[in-house]
Amino acid sequence: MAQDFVSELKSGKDIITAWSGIPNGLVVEALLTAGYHTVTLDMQHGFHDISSTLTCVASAKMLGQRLIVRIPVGEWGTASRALDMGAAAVIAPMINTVEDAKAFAGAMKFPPVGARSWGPGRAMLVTGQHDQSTYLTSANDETLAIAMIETREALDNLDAILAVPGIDGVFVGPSDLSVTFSDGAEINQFGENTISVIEDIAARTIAAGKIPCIFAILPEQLKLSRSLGYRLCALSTDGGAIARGAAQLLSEAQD
Ligand code: 3PY
Ligand code: MG
Repeated sequence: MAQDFVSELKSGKDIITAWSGIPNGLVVEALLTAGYHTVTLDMQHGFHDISSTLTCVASAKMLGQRLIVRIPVGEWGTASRALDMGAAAVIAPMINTVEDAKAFAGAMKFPPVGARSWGPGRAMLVTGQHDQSTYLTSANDETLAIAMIETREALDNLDAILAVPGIDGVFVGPSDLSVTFSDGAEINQFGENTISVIEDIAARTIAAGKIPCIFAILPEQLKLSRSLGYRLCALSTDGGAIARGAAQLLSEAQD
């Protein structure tokens, strides 16, 4: 497959993904053109669906890049479909137990690692593969299954989740982490209740030889995350980036 963010991540490069909730390929084109390495299409809280995922994957392909999809909670079938549509990685929210991690990895990886069902015609077009056998033997390594760690239960099970074959990395959701760690008392993404947890997750993930990933709303949070070892970092949502850019333009025009 072409050199893309998955191979770059595996070769040690830090990657920044945009986070898209606006279900339109033009947004993906603008974000990739702005310099993001990739874009995550959010089907959990954003408004992406099967149809927008199909067109966004094509938009990214036009610019020589592949995308990530975040599926809704527990939708393992959608994880396989995202790969079939040509996504390079899938992020699964609320992976709290080893059973969750096994079900997710099962949907993402072909045997013997998992039980992904065969049907990657579109994925082969997107990745420029023409040989089915090559796709079968390379896809497990060239796509990423990333499990979100967002609760106390997930943290308790972290080492066991990291040990599940087929789980390539874990992704910290700092919003849910702050809500669950405060028992619903606060939403404070990199606050004092969660920062040591965020540090601990990075250290344990690196020790397990897997990829630490996290969501940052602000550039300062991304820099802090990188200093802790996070390698795939989301930065802002598409709506947030548009609002921030627009506010900046307006303020410069009125200086
Ligand atoms: C969280 O912070 O909880 C997330 O899911 C990131 O989008
Ligand atoms: Mg979350």
